[in-house]
Amino acid sequence: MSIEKSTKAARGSVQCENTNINLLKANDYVADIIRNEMAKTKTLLINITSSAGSGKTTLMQKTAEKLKDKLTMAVMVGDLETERDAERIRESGIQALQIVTGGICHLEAQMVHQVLPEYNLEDIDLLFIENVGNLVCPASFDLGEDYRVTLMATTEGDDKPKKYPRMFLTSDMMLVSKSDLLPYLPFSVDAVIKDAREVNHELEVLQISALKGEGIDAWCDWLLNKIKEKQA
Ligand SMILES: Nc1nc2c(ncn2[C@@H]2O[C@H](COP(=O)(O)OP(=O)(O)OP(=O)(O)O)[C@@H](O)[C@H]2O)c(=O)[nH]1
Ligand SMILES: [Mg+2]
Repeated sequence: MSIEKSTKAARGSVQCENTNINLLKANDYVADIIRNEMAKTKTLLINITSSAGSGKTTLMQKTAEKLKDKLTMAVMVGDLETERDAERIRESGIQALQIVTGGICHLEAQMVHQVLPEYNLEDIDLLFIENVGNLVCPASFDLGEDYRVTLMATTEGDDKPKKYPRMFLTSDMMLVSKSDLLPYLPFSVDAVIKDAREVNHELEVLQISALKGEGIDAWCDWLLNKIKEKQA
């Protein structure tokens, strides 16, 4: 299958070979409802995707630590089983709710929309959705987000953007995560950026370590700018 350049509108039409087209149409319909709700409340919605274990929850914790006194942020987190990630994020002092998918490998707009009434969106500047950890299924489901941010951990190997192109094609930002481990791994940041930008030449990139703090100020500045734009 050829890879076409994505736009946000095209996201929903980028599909898994095995994903039912009606399911995606229904998903896109609800994603637009979510987008409209977020436009009304001026809440910035970020969909965080990555392979399992790339550092999404740790980044949510670190971001909460840095930004919770400057704005109101909350998280919705999807996993196949357990409430563990939501519990970890709540320990950072922000609202976090878990969606247990019971085996489904991605979040769908309907799942997000069902949980939205639990949040007081009028008061929330920044809402993250931490998606289920994998680089395949979540790529096909628009959740009504303003931006899709994909973590690419140094521990995964630098060959992933070309092997899982849809995720990088439909993302706005790639965070090269766990940068503190670079001295110990055969991972080329230049190579991963080159491959990712061959898939999506508009992709923004930051190098971060949620554990050691590298790049976290730049990440928070990026978020603050996007919130400012949304609330202008
Ligand atoms: N060295 C290093 N380890 C990290 C960093 N960020 C996260 N980790 C570790 O990586 C492991 C997975 O981190 P999580 O934040 O749970 O990853 P996740 O993407 O939320 O995982 P799933 O939700 O299961 O997909 C944990 O042991 C973290 O401590 C980092 O910047 N550097
Ligand atoms: Mg997690």
